[in-house]
Amino acid sequence: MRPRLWTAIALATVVVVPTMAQGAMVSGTVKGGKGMKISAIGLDGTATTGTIKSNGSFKLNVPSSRAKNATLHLITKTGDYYGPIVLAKKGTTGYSRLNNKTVNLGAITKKTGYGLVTTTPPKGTYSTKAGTEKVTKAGAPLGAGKLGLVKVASSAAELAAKGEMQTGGGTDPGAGKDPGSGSGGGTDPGSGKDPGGGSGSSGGQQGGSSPTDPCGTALGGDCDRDGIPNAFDVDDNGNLTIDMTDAVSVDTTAKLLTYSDVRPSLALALNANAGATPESVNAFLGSTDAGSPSGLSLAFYYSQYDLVPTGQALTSVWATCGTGAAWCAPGTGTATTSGFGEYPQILPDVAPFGSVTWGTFGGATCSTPGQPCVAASGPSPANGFEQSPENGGGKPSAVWTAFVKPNAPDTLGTVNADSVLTLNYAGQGIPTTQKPIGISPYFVTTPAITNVETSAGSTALSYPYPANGAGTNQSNGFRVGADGTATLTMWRPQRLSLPGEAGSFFDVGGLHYGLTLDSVSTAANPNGQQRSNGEAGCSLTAGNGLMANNPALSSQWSGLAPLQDQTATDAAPNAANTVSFSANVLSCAQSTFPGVNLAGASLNLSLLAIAQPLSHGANRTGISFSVKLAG
Ligand SMILES: [Ca+2]
Ligand SMILES: [Ca+2]
Ligand SMILES: [Ca+2]
Ligand SMILES: [Ca+2]
Repeated sequence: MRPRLWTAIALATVVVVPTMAQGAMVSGTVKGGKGMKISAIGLDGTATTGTIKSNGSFKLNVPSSRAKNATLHLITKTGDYYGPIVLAKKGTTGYSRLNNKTVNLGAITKKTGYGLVTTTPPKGTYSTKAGTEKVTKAGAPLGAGKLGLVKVASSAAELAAKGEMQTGGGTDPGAGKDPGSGSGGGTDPGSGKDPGGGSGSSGGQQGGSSPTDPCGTALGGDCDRDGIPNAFDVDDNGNLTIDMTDAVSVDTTAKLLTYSDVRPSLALALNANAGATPESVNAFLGSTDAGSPSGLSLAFYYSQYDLVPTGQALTSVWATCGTGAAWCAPGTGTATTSGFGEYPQILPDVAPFGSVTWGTFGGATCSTPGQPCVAASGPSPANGFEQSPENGGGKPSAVWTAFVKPNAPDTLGTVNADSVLTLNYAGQGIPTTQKPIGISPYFVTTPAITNVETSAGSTALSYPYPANGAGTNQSNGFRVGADGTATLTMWRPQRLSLPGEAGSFFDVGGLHYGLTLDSVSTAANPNGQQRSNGEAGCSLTAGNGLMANNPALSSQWSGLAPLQDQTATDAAPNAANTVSFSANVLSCAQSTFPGVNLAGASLNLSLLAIAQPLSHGANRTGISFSVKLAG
């Protein structure tokens, strides 16, 4: 993994602190629910969780700070999301939000992907105003069993136009520096989508979301009313683009997305159309070889305001998982955590970018960029995060980060979108609080080049690709003619299929594509390498299936990835589905390395596919390869 420089500036509007008062006792019996967990999740995403007893009964004492408009959710014994509980229904309208009243819900039937209260609870114990959802005649929420990946009638644009995407979660001035470059400059002006502060006068209920508005930036909202809360919904706004590629969602409801970055060399390209199987993907993503650019790495990078909209200071943040996710088991998990760009040394006795076992890591406090962090003064029990100052914005705050390699033997089976991962935090005046989230779908494969066309010839690639095949190294780069142009055709990268989808993998649509020039070796010094200062993006011309970024990205991101997929949604892999672009790699090299004699030089390039950037980074995948310029 490359060292990355992450800079975040994200501010949220301060809203009134929810006051804790006595809560509501919520009880019932889930038939066949023995050993499952049940969570009452407030609009703000905080949860009260209990275990269902052997006779199916449960009892949750839900504090009133979350019992108003909380929804109930079932989690399997091993910690996977099972689905929401529908409290009552009328026609095709479902009611799932509690009303801060003590209630015995009686028998709850476990259906496929949801639960249904058998007898309508007493009037007033559930809300018929806030947060209704769409259900089938049988009572199934539209998103049940699909983690919310379902088209709903209201498009994202319609929701935004009605103001439902904007409920005072705070402004985000943006300013995301490219996480990979270290080259400075380039701020993200931000999209200005969220005016912030709109609901501060609502009594501060649920940290910024109005009690009657089930949407907003909060994890417990359900913007598209498909029954799956934003925390577990992979498509918060119901337009079939997954959150990580959705420009609206990453700025509003999906701020707690995880990031991943998998970028091997050409010979290790991994793609469903190039023969990747669940086994080969697991072998790649689970690799513990520190010297190889393989192995999944997940980045958690959160503003304190994204965790606690009130801005109260936190003293510790850590993660916990279900029993089915051995990679993050406290004490014994396989996951490791390491330093990152500004704070490469997470503890004084750990080398820069060195790693420690996450399950025994109590967290760290990082104060000065480049200096070793120190152990957290309020240690986390396991799977700790690092705290560092949040730059800019004029308001003192902190970011909480964890850069984690799961090293899981079965990554696809245990680090996936229906695994419930719980964020825990505590701070001054904040008791230990849980926010369960799903792990965002991430790239499990890379794009794979199928054809390289230059004026010096055309190369069709077939897979598995030979380890020393054309393009795999700088002594055997793809030949580029005197005009310097190259056209690359490629397959899209994939994510793991979601519940309800056929097959193992799905092509990810809507991505931004780019080509970066990483280093050059001149003919005079073929064994030496001059590296570019940060990531140098080449200008691209869209070919088949690509277009200019829409909406536009910040200059820094658009410099790295100037094109975007015309297909916004995901699809089953098909070898016939490719995208392509052209670049003048000679011009790119001339502008990146002015004054260098490039005749006969070899260029090391990276093909990048990037999801929608947040203020501080984005999910990325890609592959590196070499070309040889005409000499
Ligand atoms: Ca959805
Ligand atoms: Ca939803
Ligand atoms: Ca979501
Ligand atoms: Ca979407």
